[in-house]
Amino acid sequence: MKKLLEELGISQKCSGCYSGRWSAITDKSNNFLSSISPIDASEIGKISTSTDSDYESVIDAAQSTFHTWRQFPGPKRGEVIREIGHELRRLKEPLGELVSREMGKIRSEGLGEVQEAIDIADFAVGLSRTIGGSTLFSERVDHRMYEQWHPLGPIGVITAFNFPVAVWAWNAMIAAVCGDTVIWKPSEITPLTAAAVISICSKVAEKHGFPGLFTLLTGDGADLGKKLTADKRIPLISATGSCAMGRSVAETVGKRLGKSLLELGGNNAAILLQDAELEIALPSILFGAVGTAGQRCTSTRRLFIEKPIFEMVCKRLTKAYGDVRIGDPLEDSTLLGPLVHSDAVANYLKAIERVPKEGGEILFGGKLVPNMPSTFYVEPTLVRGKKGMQLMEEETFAPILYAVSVDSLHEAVELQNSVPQGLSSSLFTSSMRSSELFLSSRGSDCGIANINAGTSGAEIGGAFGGEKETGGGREAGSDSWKAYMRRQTNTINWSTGVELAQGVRFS
Ligand code: UN1
Repeated sequence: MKKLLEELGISQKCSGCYSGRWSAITDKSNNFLSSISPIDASEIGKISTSTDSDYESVIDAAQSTFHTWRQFPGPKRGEVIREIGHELRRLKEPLGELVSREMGKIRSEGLGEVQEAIDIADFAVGLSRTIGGSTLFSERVDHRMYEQWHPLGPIGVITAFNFPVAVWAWNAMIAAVCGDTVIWKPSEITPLTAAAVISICSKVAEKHGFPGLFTLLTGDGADLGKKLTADKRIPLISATGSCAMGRSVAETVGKRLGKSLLELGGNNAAILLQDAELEIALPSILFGAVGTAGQRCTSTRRLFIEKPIFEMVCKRLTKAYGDVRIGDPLEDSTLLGPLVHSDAVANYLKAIERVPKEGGEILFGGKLVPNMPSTFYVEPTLVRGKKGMQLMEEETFAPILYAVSVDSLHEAVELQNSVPQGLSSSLFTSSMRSSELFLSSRGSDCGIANINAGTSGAEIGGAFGGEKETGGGREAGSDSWKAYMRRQTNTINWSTGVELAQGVRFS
């Protein structure tokens, strides 16, 4: 562990505050966050929590670097991000391993997550030469009207434990090419990964003379999060987490009329029609439901299956669930690692307990896995669900899938859309008509809607986010960059007189 962290530029007892330089750790100072690996419940490192003066030095650094960074030409900002992408490529293996050790996802997903950060860096480099505004017709003679985009300032990014590298990178790489500086409050469950990422990225930024481009604050989620969201010096807060957390962020930021970008809970459904190719559908559903131990906001939680194939599909899924290898996430054959901590296990068990009470039936799983190095390993669970079950309205961050028999695509879409969240959705079919209906305005009400591809595992090139209680924000690709900038409409009068719009006379 020591060697791994050193390779990533941090130590086992490190500072959780970076403000252009790491805060000193003194023995009597500071409280520490302890990073516990869910693999075996051992402490893999300690990180100091940011003090009030750390907080102020981070804000100062982010503000003063903003003044120079925004003046640095966009394509040159892109060059800095390109170098960061190279560093992430070089350190992909150890960083991916740290992700697995700190939050428990399997090695290939840990590496995939770092790849997602590399991809968004590449995307941001492209943006650094392509962001532009439109020129519009003016109704006045010899007037030119156009719009341009300016950076916002230091922005706050609050991230969850489940994607401790990628989600920050989606925000930070894009915000940085836009000309903003980025203050990060990571989950207190994955602080080492955050420190490692900041150490990698800030070395590059510092080398170019922008020490406060990426800063880090760690501490108790509720207190530090509240302080950051209430801070008027931060024009935008981008937050990823539960709907409850998002509501509190939106309220606090709204009160000061700041901007928020929210990426909150999902309760994603897949619909399986009888004309689907099961060789495509079943592995996709399995990855969606069991991948990352069901701890993605895009995980598949509900499965609506057309009645004639319901029993057969449940049987095949039960068999597949039985074949999922549970164990050390760093072993190549493992598909399911541990849940992140004991609270996550408790939530899983609470949901399982409610299944029979709400009329569901457990077809596979539902128990802790005994004799593992920690008590955080749970069985992937398949439930025969019942329409109207309250459990199916809620997001339990665990590998539990509710399968429900439906009479038609129409009924399935209605059930899919009936929950408060609206992040991701999938339809498995070979019918062009069914797929077009699903993608039409009468179809899925989610931010992401896929055909013959699972609910999770989106590419960074698309805008990522969802509707309703998922928060409405869009991050990563497409034109998500607009959230990190302010729009300015400009009118230039190059005529020799004064002409008012709407034909108004005033002389
Ligand atoms: C999340 O769970 O917060 O689409 C993000 C996916 C990943 C990102 C998930 N690319 O599943």
